[in-house]
Amino acid sequence: MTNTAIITGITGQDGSYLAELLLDKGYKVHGIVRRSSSIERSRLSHLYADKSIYEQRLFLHYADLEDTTTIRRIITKVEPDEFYHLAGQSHVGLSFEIPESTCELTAMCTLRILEILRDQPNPPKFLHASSREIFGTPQHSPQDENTPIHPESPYGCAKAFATQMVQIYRDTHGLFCCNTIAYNHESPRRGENFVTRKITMAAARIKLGLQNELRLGDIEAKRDWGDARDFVKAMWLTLQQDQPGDYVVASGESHSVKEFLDLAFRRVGLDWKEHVIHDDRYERPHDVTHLLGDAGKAREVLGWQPEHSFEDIVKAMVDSDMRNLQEKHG
Ligand code: G4F
Repeated sequence: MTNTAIITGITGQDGSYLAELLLDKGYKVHGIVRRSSSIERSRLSHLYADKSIYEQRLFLHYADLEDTTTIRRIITKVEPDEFYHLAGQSHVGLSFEIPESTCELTAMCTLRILEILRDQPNPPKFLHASSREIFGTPQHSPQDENTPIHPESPYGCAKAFATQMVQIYRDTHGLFCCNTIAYNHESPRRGENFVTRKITMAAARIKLGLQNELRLGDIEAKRDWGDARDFVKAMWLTLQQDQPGDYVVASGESHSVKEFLDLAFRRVGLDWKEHVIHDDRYERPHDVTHLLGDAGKAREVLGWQPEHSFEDIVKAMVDSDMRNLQEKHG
């Protein structure tokens, strides 16, 4: 029997990799996309151009996340077995500038989808892409599923609301709904306003003479960086279990922005110290400085194993940006 899944945020980094994974596994995949999303130029363009896939096994539906009547209609029509909710405003720094729309999209829209699912005769298994930002500044390291929730950014607060609503709908309404509490995860498809992609793009552009400097905020900050392709596998595995649950997904290694800079610039034969300029505009009103996740439960229960190392990720991102820029600029 063919499984059917709905993905919100299918045009994003994680959504596009998850769509590929599910299509490989023989699923029919329905993506919900914003009216303003450019499908043509998106990370899905290779799938969109493949006539054996697009509108055969991959279907796109227009609906803004706030448009509950349309989302309800899509769910009722598609009758999915699995629902992956990845959409939302995902930039932590930006959430200090636009807290209201961040909470609307990330918190309230998750609640509205849960309400729709609760009304379905056969509700699908539901996965919410939560974030380690719900922990704020951790009191202990590494953090796991039992770490107290104490967000320190509007984004973290919105994610904490959504994460706890998922738990409430699981415990009180019996829905099979789960949280992936994800640490940072990167890839060549990462958005250009996140620090990793900003760095790899800049390293490639400086190497090719298209840019001279790179302006950054706090480069001492440390993150637990994994690979997005590994992370979407964990999401899928979470919904293949007999019991719903929440899982921290992390690489278990912590590296500073400086270390990322060092590897990325060395990959193209440059010294980052000659090009990076500190810029206060990229400092945040509050930033968590040191992150480390413990994915022990995901490893044990889901059998999840990350396949890409920190070094692999940096190299893949730099090489991809170099290739793309060389093709574009000759
Ligand atoms: O790449 P970032 O913007 O990622 P951040 O804030 O850690 O959030 C990402 O991971 C979270 C999970 O841990 C997700 F919930 C969230 O959706 C997102 O995917 O920043 C990483 C670090 C920060 O400490 C930031 O202050 O890099 C520092 N940084 C220094 N200069 C910068 C810059 N970040 C950005 N985006 N741009 C800079 O110029």
